[in-house]
Amino acid sequence: MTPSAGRFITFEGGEGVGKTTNIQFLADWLRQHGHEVVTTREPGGTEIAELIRDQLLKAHHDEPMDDLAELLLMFAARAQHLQGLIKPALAAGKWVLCDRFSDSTLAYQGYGRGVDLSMIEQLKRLVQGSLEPDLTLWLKAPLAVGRARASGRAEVTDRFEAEQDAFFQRVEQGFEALAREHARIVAIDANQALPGVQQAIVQAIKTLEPSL
Ligand code: Z5A
Repeated sequence: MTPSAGRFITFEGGEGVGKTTNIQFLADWLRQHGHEVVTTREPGGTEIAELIRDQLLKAHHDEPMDDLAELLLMFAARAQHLQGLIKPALAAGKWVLCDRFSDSTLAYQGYGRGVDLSMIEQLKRLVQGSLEPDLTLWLKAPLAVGRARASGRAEVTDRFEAEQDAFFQRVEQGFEALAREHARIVAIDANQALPGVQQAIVQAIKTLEPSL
């Protein structure tokens, strides 16, 4: 039997806005509607990509991480993730729900760090070719709201979380610019109680896939 077409859905947004929570919600919802679903994250998602993630997020190295090295590590992890997990799952007709993807690279390394955007676009083409998400759900909430939600968890602060507010404001401006540029990016108001967020997510999925 030929599998139905897989769908590639990415979740983007700042720290603590609810990406992990809502990926789990959407995965359950899609499974209830008869789809096979794979949930994954970036950087990471495969054994090698997760090893790269550890180095990228590690709070302290004895030398500062160079911005270009950080960028190339993001794309090295992505290349591994695409070949090892995302492309095979899509080819098998599964829905892939991914916590962050290349829009994060443009927002964090491009707008946040100030790396040249056209260079990031070139690397993106090299690693992804023409593959783009079918839909990107950009969960949007004020910085302070995401921070407060994230601080409720008992995890150690990682290298990105240690950045100043000005960095995260530039990242948010990056997501704003990307959303203006790409129709696949749908802004979801994440500054409301979860049922409202999840209703908006289901609405966006039904617009993408009217048969659902
Ligand atoms: N990064 C990069 O620089 N370049 C790249 O190309 C890529 C990534 C791919 C990875 O972090 C870091 O890598 C990231 C960017 C960088 N750094 N930052 N910042 P990550 O994605 O693994 O972690 P994160 O972005 O910091 O996300 P998070 O902290 O895991 O948060 P989240 O997944 O968005 O939120 P959550 O865990 O689902 O929710 C947080 C809490 O809020 C939790 O207790 C929920 O129950 C609660 N919650 C969620 N929604 C609600 C609502 N609506 N109301 C009330 N409470 C809520």
